[in-house]
Amino acid sequence: MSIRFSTEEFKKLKELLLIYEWGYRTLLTKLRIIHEDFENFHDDNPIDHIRGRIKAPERIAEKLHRLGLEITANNAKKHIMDIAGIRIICPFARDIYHLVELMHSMPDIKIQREKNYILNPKKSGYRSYHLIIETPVFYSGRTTHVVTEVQIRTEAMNFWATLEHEARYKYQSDIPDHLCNELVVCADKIAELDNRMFLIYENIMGRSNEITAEILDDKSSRSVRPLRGRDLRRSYRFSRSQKRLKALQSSISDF
Ligand code: 0O2
Repeated sequence: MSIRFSTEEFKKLKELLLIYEWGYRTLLTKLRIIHEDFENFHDDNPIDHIRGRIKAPERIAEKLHRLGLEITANNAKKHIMDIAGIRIICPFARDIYHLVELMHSMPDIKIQREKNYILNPKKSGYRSYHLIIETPVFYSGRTTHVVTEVQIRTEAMNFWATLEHEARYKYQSDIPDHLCNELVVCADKIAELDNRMFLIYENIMGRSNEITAEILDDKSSRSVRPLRGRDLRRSYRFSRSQKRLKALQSSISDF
């Protein structure tokens, strides 16, 4: 099987990619608004940065080949969920759950599927939170729902995933055992580090004085669990920011 799209399929793919581009740009804008809101009107920002990309045709062809599928635009649409991809990098693991909660309450978009590879890391050691999101796009007088994969992870998880991705690429997914083992060890250490750094941060912010006890306790390496409801609201302080937001809202209505 040739790992390329035929000329005819490539033409179809290019049209498909344009529609994915519209959908993913719409979602990216919505997420960037959330980021800017936190940046300007809240004390804590759960987003460090956001990146997005449309998968290159060669990578789509490779993935279809890997899945043992014929290299057609239709198969790409049907079987590849990350043609459009957005990656959100958060300071701490707990921010990831805050964002997931926010995304669940976003109007217009639909969360089709989600996978928590933080609570359930992959065998490789990979940690990240994946959401498959449908975003409506209106064109030619009709609405189409474009699928985008959103990956949310911490800076430390991203550091690991980038290196492991490089190893995967170099060894064509057949990473030597000793490197695989070392990557798994590092992934666990990174999870522990994320957790410890979060405890230090909470301590600096005066929200916790459990640091000595927790940090010295080996159990501090446990995975950070999702925050829900009251705990979530308590972990983000909005008082000062709400005042700023109200001031902005009244200046907008004056305008
Ligand atoms: P690229 O170059 O990053 O685009 P599924 O198996 O489909 O039910 P999953 O895991 O969401 O669920 O899908 P998939 O296709 O296995 O992985 C989607 C993307 O997640 C990958 O895209 C990677 O970006 C990332 N990913 C998943 N598993 C791993 C892993 O073990 N290590 C690293 N570094 N990244 C991972 P691509 O197409 O592989 O690559």
